[in-house]
Amino acid sequence: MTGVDPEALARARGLVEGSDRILVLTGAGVSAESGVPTFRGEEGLWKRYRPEELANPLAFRRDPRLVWEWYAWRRETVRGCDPNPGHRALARLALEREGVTLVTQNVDDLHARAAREEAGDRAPEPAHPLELHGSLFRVRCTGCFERREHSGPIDASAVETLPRCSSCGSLLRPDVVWFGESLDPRVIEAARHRAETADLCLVVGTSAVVQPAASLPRTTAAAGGDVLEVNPDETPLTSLAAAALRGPAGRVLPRLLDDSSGRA
Ligand code: BJW
Ligand code: ZN
Repeated sequence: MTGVDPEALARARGLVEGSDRILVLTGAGVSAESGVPTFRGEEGLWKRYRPEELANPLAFRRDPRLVWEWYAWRRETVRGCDPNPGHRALARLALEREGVTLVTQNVDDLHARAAREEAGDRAPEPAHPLELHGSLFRVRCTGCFERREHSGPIDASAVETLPRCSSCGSLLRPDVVWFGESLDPRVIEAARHRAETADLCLVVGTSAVVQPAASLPRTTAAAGGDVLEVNPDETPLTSLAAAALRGPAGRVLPRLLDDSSGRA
């Protein structure tokens, strides 16, 4: 049992079935049941810190070792986690229906891992989600800005042991978007375009307080589409939503999507 209101569930299924173009926007809550802590709230990753204190460029300039230590710990945490039934239900939706775009604020790789697991040997390869805030498993150079995949161990015991660029020798940093930094314009423009043209924006597990991600569902609503929220708690988007399913994503999404994702 999810405790989801049956009327809301029926309404929500109708929205999914009746939509040709669906934008799915996810946040930390979709990975909570995998064991990845969220940012805000009771069990939040940043309960002892304010998000702005570590996830900002000034913090990295002041103390790159501390910031890297935090990211190294988060990488290890995510490596020990697996996609949950919520990630997998979304992956099946994207594989089985055209017109579904997955946009995530998460920097873990659980959506991509779920997509690979659900796709198996099926061709073509599943589309990579649009990652608004970057990835824990990429780095970028603070000198020459070169980006690359990086999932090996990080030694954050001293500033001298932090990873450095093989081209110019400058410090590498996590390829994530910190407060006050701009999102990759190609990624946010692609997401905005999908938001404008979507019939439905399915918003899962985000407190919807961080901009510009939090505006995407508003863009869909302003263009005449519907918003559907999956979250145990209310958010600033709730008043905009045509339906809100109150419960954990890992339980709610399979019930919502597995009966209505069969349309070719
Ligand atoms: C469950 C669940 C379960 C639990 N199932 N659900 C306009 C107005 C005001 C301010 C701004 C503005 N435009 C820009 C800003 C400034 C700033 C901002 O938004 N500040 C606000 C906080 C006020 N934005 C920026 O700086 C952005 N840059 C930008 O816009 O550049 C141009 C610009 C700069 C300066 C001024 C103006 C323009 C960049 C934002 C980057 C955010 N980066 C982070 C860190 C990424 C790297 C990392 O991970 O370390 O991204 S912050 C953090 O928050 C992370 C997340 O992706 C993001 C969102 O958090 P999310 O996913 O919503 O998680 P939570 O924890 O908040 O919520 C979890 C939810 O799940 C809750 O609702 C639970 O109920 C729910 N839940 N269990 C389903 N089982
Ligand atoms: Zn470099």
